[in-house]
Amino acid sequence: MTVANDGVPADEFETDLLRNLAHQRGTTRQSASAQDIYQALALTVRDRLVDRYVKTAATYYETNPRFVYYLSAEYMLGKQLPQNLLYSGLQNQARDALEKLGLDPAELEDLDVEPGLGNGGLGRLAACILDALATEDIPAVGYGIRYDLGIFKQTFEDGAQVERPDDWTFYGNPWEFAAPDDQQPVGFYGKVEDGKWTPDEIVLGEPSHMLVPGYGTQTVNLIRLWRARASRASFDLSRFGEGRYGEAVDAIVRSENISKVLYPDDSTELGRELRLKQQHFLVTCALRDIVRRYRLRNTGWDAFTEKVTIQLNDTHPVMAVAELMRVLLDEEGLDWDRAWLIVRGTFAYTCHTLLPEALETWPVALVERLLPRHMEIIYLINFHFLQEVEQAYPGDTGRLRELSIIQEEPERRVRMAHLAVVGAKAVNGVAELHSKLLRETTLRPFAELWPERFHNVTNGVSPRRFMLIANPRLTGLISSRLGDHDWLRDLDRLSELEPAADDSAFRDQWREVKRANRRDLARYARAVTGVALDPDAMADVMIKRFHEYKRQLLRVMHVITLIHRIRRGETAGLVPRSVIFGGKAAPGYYAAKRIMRLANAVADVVNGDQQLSAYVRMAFLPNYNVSGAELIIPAADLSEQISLAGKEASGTSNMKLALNGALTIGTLDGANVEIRDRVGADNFFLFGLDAGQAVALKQAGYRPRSWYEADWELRETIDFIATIDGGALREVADDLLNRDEYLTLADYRAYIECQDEVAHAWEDRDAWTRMSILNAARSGFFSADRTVRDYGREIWHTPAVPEA
Ligand code: GL4
Repeated sequence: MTVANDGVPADEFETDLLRNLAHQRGTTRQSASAQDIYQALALTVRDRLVDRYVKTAATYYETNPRFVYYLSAEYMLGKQLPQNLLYSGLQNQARDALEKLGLDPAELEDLDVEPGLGNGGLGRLAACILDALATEDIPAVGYGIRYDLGIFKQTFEDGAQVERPDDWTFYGNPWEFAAPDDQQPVGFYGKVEDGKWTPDEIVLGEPSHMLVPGYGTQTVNLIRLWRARASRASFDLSRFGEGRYGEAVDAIVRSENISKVLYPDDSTELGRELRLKQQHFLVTCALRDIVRRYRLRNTGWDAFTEKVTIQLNDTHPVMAVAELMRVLLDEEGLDWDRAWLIVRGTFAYTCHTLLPEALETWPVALVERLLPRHMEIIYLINFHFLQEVEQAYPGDTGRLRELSIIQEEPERRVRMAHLAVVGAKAVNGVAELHSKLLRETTLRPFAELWPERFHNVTNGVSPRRFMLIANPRLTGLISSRLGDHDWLRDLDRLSELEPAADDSAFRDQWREVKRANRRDLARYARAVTGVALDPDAMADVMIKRFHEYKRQLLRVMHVITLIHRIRRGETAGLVPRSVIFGGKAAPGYYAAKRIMRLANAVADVVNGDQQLSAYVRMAFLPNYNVSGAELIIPAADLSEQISLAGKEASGTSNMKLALNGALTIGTLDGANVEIRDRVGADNFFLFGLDAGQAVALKQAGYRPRSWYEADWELRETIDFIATIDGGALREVADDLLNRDEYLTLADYRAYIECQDEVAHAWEDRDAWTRMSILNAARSGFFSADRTVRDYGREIWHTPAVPEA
């Protein structure tokens, strides 16, 4: 595919590549390693983007625009090389130059490491939003932590997840620019006297930045990631002299541990002190940088809220509310009211969950010890806030207790979500249903107090990453139909595909693309798992973090049901399926890891049995990440979005899969609701309880065992779980029968019947393809560009600043 290119002739690119090989890697074509060539290639591409960045920065400097600062503890950026090649328009030149030098571009791409600085959907969303901000020409900087070790690498041993460290910069990272001369001091511990904080420990935050180019525009924004460094004096020379080598580096290790590793938890909170340190570290560094940037073009504080808007990605960076107050009060000498007005006019908060266990709280005692001045400020914020509450609801102590930033029982804790809502001008959920449930349940008292503060901004995904890069075949086909590829910046134009759903020649081409993508996936699955998938079988895909509420277990239970049916010879109406799983579990999440073991055990059963594998084969692809998503999603026919309704805030794989022509089987949860509204009920397989029914069933006293007793096929399925592998996974069955927190048994029958419908629909391949095309054609809404425009209109009020 050719995209607007920089008009760099291939030989010039080649010259630059060789020059970088010499000047940057200090080697020659003859003695260069593959790593040398890769790095030189990356630098040559980067150079071109820097040229653009310089122009963007000049435009921003000149126009002094309003900026969005996105604060997130997680970013899942995906591989940079393919994206930067595409966005810079250098793909062809690079390929030609490499071929002339006798090098294989694919081999070099393998050396490009994906920075896995996030866990799952929340981190990937942050990356999609940065991509869209640049594409929409909105002045923005993303701030985050440059973890030495990203999300762990997952393998399986005897079906159980094994985690290995992800030292992603082991060979260096050619995409980033470190700025060790721009270190920021970050304080911890110590004491407060007369409102003045003297920290006990100072750690340095060292920034490095990577370039975030927009697609089809000249804009290049930045992401700035901070790593912790010990001060120069930290090495204890005298201890070293005494031969106490470990102790000599103690202080260094303690400081640098702050950015050592990403916490591998998603939708649960560990509450570890080091994590709070990470959060404070991030917000302190980010705010210093934001203020520095503001001062480049502005003086005083009057224009601050006009020039700066800060989006808090979930509660992880919410300490920024207290930190900005501290800076304004203690360092800048502003009075409380003025400082608070500025803070309240600066922040906006996105909530990404409904699960109570994901709403962060920190023990007051810990915050007092680690950040004594921040704790004082939080108390003061709460004091003023509760006065406001008292005015709104005189004498209502229940309200005060419910709304307070401080939770009293069973232990005094700071509720970070409350601090966020109180300190922000806007609060949003990430899908219509989620925003509604936030208003009605999780944050209800706040929505009653300040209804105008609450918004919805439905998530979106980058069509560049998940169509153009991931699925060049489908992108090519769509572009040939739409006449150009501008739709990649204007995804609503996918609707122009609708008539093509009725064009049988187009349907054939569409089917061919899917088949070719399934073939690629089968090759990969074979290489990493040994499982031979049939490229003609339906690719039935469930890719997401392992979490009980997402109900991978329900997916496995359907496979077990199929096993029994096949063994009984009830094969009428069955269609061959490749059941594909991808996803990691938090290392300490025992229940999720058990379900993983079950999935792997069931995979062994079906793959090892000829009779069964004629209908079902199962591949659990290890180490699911952005690159894995790019391979799996284009091949998918069926998208499993089967969480218990009312639990998944939004989901984003649901969007990526629909855009790539997968049909969804799903509950009315998260963004599934909006996907179904848009693609049409006829093109979506709906099943199960809705959020209201789920709550009602629980309130009525849910007894999973009665569902087990009432359905013999369910009984057979659960008994199978209890006895597989000599009863090693009996706990899974016991938990289902005795607890079943996520109502798996209650949704089982509806799910099985819906899967039967799916199989039936698959048999009419032409009708299926029609539905597949309509899914893609009607999913343009789920572009992150639209998400960013919604934020811009409702919350940020940031005009675009295209390059002059
Ligand atoms: C999540 C939600 O679980 C997920 O539904 C949502 O799509 C994502 C982005 O908004 O945020 N929240 C947490 S925590 N992790 C997520 O992936």
